[in-house]
Amino acid sequence: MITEKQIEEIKGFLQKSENPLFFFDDDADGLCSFLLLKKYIDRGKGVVIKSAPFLDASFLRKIEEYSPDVVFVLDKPNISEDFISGVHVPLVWIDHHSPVDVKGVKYFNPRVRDHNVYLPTSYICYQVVKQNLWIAMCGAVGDWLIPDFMDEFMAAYPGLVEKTDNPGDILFKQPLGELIKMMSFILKGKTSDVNTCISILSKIESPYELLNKTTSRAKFMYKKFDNINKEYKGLLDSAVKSASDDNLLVFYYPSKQMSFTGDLSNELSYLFPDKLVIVGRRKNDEFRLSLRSKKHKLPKIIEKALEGVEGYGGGHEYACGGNIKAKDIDKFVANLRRQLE
Ligand SMILES: [Mn+2]
Repeated sequence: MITEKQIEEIKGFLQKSENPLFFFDDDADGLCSFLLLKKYIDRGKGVVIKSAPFLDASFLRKIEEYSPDVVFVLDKPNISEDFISGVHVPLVWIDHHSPVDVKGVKYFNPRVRDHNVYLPTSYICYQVVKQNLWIAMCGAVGDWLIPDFMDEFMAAYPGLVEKTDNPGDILFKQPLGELIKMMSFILKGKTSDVNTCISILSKIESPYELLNKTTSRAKFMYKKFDNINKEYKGLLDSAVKSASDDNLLVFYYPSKQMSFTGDLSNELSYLFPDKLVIVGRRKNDEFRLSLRSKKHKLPKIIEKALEGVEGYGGGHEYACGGNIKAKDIDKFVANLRRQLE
């Protein structure tokens, strides 16, 4: 947990800031964390960190561009040392991945005190701002948590979710799931569209405005989302069709398409809970992989499957990523399969 004192400390940085800059991860949790903080003070700039696990020195040009008086980093597992040493204003980092020991930042991570606690970054940000519950709900469920404010959300926003203890039910079957998907998918578009959508979202007051498309700005966002979602659905359909009675579901797609690797593996794993799901996007001579299993602890079997294979992989118990050279991909999959028998 984050302590009351830490919450006050984060709040202090927000309130004192005149021109804050927010870097955030390119998924629903990252975006919702930013929206919660930005709406609370109604100022500041947001920069989405796309497809980079690290916030590195290349992002210092954003600091030059905006000259912020405080920098917030939200939902990123790592920040490079040269980024930290290049920032000369307070650097506030709020995250919930594996804690790191790092100097020169104000670090807030509930897992420092309790390594096993699971509280997405948007949950922590909601503890600070205590407003815009619907955004906190989107971020938490987007990161696969049914938060303890679920009942409060259901009472305040009827018709969007039904009671369940499986976040997948909300994500893939209930109305709020569409909104969460939208928050993640709009970040995949062209940079100019991404920025327009983020600025629309920071003005929208209610989830119903978006879901019911009651305004032209909501219609604009929906159109952007629909285009990206069509591409996603095409891939999901092919992946579902490729499923057999094999206890492995392997699906590859080319890099000329947008990156949906994590989204696809999540939904496929929900649809086929008994299967180990591997989704790979081929880029030149390698595959970027996302692996999911509800039955097998992945890091151990991945480590074993990497023997004699050029590549790397790892992550959480039931959700991992990897990068494997194309020449070895069949061997890697065969090595995984052998361990399931
Ligand atoms: Mn997160």
